[in-house]
Amino acid sequence: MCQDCGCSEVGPIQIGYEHHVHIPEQPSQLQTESKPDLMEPLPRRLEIQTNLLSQNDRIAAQNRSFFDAQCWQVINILSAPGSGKTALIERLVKDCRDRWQIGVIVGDLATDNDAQRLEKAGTTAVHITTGNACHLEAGMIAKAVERLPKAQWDLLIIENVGNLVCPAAFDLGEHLRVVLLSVTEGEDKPLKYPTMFKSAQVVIVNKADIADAVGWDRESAIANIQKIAPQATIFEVSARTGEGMEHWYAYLDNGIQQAQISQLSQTSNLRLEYGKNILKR
Ligand SMILES: Nc1nc2c(ncn2[C@@H]2O[C@H](COP(=O)(O)OP(=O)(O)OP(=O)(O)O)[C@@H](O)[C@H]2O)c(=O)[nH]1
Ligand SMILES: [Zn+2]
Ligand SMILES: [Zn+2]
Repeated sequence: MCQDCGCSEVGPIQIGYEHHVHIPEQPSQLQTESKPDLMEPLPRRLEIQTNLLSQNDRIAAQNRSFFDAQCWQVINILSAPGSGKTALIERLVKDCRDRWQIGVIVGDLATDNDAQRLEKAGTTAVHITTGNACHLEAGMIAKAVERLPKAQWDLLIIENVGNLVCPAAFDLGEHLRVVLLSVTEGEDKPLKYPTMFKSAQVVIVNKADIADAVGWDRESAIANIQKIAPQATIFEVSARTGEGMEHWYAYLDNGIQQAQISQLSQTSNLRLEYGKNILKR
């Protein structure tokens, strides 16, 4: 059983293809396991886990360099199941498809329902079925990018697996980490899942249209987000009605433009360096 999230896969699995190492926590569980490599002493297992995480980070860094070189702005959207990740992306695609070239990579334990919904909304969606794995890893993204049609994407959106625990630990090479919290989940979620919220540059509060109906205590929720994630920019939206979305688009637009400007200036610096070298000869 996964110590982080309770998903059921057990055993060391190659990172970048399936899942991180899932190690039984209790000695009694260890004895019921038939795999001999799980009987190793704890420090050895910790070492393996650390190595695999650093392997993920290496692939994530490669992904980021590749995205930078392509001039793509890449965002990783994380949240609990059902808080509205797909709905938010659908709305964004419908509203912004004339403005930006948008590609989506979507991870789910099973079914390609989300990818189908996103294709219907008018975007290209590459689906990753993770099986029992509770999060996406950098290697999965590298492989999914190979399946994306060749295009100049302005914005590449990754919809992570619905889970407030494991996905926080895995850098995918994104530029922006967006955590979604819906008003039906409770105001205390940032306090209960601090690691996830601490890793966010943006927190989006979704389902604003039903906030009053479910008795959402806005003030206390915003205070909790600010306490745990003071670095995060907060947006309050409804993916269903579109309320508040224009502020989120303006923020994204800024990021997309910055990425393109910085890439352009790097290219012109390279040209300048090249020109200087020619002059020296
Ligand atoms: N009222 C309301 N419902 C919403 C909103 N956004 C999403 N929903 C509903 O919430 C449910 C879950 O939305 P999804 O977009 O599938 O959520 P998700 O986070 O992608 O779910 P997983 O991929 O399973 O983790 C659906 O019934 C949506 O219609 C919103 O802004 N307002
Ligand atoms: Zn897990
Ligand atoms: Zn979804």
